[in-house]
Amino acid sequence: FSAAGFDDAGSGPLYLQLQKRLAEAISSGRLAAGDSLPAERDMASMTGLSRVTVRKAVQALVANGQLVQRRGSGTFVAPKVERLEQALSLLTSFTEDMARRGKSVESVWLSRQIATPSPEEVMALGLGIGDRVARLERVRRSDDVPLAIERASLSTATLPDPALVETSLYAMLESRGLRPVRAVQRISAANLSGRDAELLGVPVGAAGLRIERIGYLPSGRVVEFTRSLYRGDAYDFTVELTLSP
Ligand code: 16G
Repeated sequence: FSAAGFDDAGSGPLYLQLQKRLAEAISSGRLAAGDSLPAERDMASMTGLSRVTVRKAVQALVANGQLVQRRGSGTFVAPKVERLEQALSLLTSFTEDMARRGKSVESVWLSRQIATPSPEEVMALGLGIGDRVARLERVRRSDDVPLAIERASLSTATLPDPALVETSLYAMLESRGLRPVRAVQRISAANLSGRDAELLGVPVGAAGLRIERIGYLPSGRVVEFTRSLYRGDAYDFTVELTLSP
């Protein structure tokens, strides 16, 4: 960054001039994915612009997804997201999907708790009066990129203690002979709200996919009711179609 080249006359608002320069530095690779930006006050003294102007430029780049802010640690160039192709016909877990691609899996837990079920959970899981529900809420990440927010609900008969799930829900269910063998999945479009967008590192209102999965045991009992929000810029879902007989 340098003070040179910012002018009050003619070239548009100062914050836009800085925004453009930062955007160029990102697209040319001078600022690479994951690089951290200097603190606002340092950028102000390097450029000779006011902190308000610097903040406005940075906020504009956060809003369009080129920069991400992590509370307490600063502002970074957003990671490059490669689109993943995901077959819709296979009943796999997030952990398995990433392992198959040779990618890492990280989960950030938002909450793990036993709670009173919502009417929606009562219906989906076929719960009775007084039953409680185990809820697992996490951001699923791979190679340091947040890909989805997942909110799984299970009956406490299936999962008496949510802390039993450390990394893979399906691995834990499998070890107890409770892995779903069939699932019904519903996909719909969603614009990501402020909090969800922040968790996924995308601009507010960005396109997402809401995916709801209800997983069943061979007996027909529901094991899992999971609502996820996937980043629209990270996934291509594919399915093979056949002629009906
Ligand atoms: C997938 C499933 C989710 C399941 C999770 C288990 C979709 C839309 N969702 O993300 O329903 O709970 O895998 O993953 O595919 P895990 O075994 O890695 O915890």
